[in-house]
Amino acid sequence: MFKNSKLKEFGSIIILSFFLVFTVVPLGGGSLSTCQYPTLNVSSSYEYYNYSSMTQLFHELLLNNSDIMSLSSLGKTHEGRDIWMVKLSDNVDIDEDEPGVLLLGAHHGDEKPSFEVLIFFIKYITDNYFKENTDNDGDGLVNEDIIDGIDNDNDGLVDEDPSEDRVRNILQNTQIFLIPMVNPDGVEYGWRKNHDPNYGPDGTSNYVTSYGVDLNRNYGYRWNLPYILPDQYHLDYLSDDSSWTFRGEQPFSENETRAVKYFVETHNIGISLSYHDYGEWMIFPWMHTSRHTPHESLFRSIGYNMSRINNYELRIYGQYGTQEYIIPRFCGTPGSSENWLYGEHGIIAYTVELCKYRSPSSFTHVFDACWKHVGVNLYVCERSWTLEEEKKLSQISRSNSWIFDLIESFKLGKLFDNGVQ
Ligand SMILES: [Ca+2]
Ligand SMILES: [Ca+2]
Ligand SMILES: [Ca+2]
Ligand SMILES: [Ca+2]
Ligand SMILES: [Zn+2]
Repeated sequence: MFKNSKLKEFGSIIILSFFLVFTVVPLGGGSLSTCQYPTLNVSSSYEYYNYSSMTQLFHELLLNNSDIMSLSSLGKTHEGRDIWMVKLSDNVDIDEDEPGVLLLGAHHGDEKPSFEVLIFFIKYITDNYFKENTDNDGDGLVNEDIIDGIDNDNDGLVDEDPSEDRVRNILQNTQIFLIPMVNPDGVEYGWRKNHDPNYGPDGTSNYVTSYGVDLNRNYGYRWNLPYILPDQYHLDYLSDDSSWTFRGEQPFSENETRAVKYFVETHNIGISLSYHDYGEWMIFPWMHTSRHTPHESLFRSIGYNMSRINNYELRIYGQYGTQEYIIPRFCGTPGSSENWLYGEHGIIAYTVELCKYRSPSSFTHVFDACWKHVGVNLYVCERSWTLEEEKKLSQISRSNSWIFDLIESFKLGKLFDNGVQ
């Protein structure tokens, strides 16, 4: 898709538009000849990708980037859309002995920034991997201010000259797997759940009663706790097929969650981010109990470093007041992907709630989220290199029995119905 000169042009426009966005200089018109995005009109509303434009973009990017990018379908949704997996790495067709990073978007179809940041990241990587080191801001210095949320060279601009070498280094030492749209049917309908027909809460009705399962409640970790403490875990919402948090008849009842499950079981993943919106905060397991995982200190360490880059709040205290760990933690989301990724596979997994508002339409807000999370994703890739060692060193012994979860949840009583978005 891109010729070399176009590549450079695109890179400088990205940087240029970054300054424009943050200095809020009004500028009319202008668009990229080779790309739908970004437009330079900062006052314009943001044009998000959708399933078909994303699919088309991936196929276009493949034409010139097949050395570092592969595209595969992990399966089909109920309505026949592909659950796309993009892999970014050198020797991309080989499963190399390199740390694996998994980035997920759009478990919820109405949370558009959650796939947009990943599409942006894929474009950033493919735009920069083949580039010479470049003085992006034309100040005579090269790569003096990488994307880390800090003004490394003290010139009053933040992250204005990222390192092209850094991108190459990361791709040569990491396998990055992205599922930007876990729930393409939900994206198509502009709503939270997927769009499978429900036949009553237990599937026994003769007719369709409602549509969709909340995929981020469908992962099968500690699935039975809500049966034992129905009030604490809001079983009535989880099991009402017309509710927005209907978790399905059984764990992994949905094509989308089964696709993620199969992928994770057949690949070596160390760390994962699942993007949602909104709120500008991040959390990590456990999400069904206030108890700490054996890797609490590692979760905090990586989480704090990410929050330096995106300036989001790392939530380690309960949502209400200063009491640590309202139960279940952060108001409770049994069935979330992070709980299962960590609980079943030991993957250091975070939820990142992007943006101040649900699917903002302003260019400034969306671009800000996309740009910052290039930095977050790059950081997570680099951190994955030492992760296995860190996991071993930081792990403390802590019983993982569900009985303790139960006691803890019972002790603290009914949770607030205000969990992960
Ligand atoms: Ca420079
Ligand atoms: Ca540079
Ligand atoms: Ca700077
Ligand atoms: Ca910087
Ligand atoms: Zn969400």
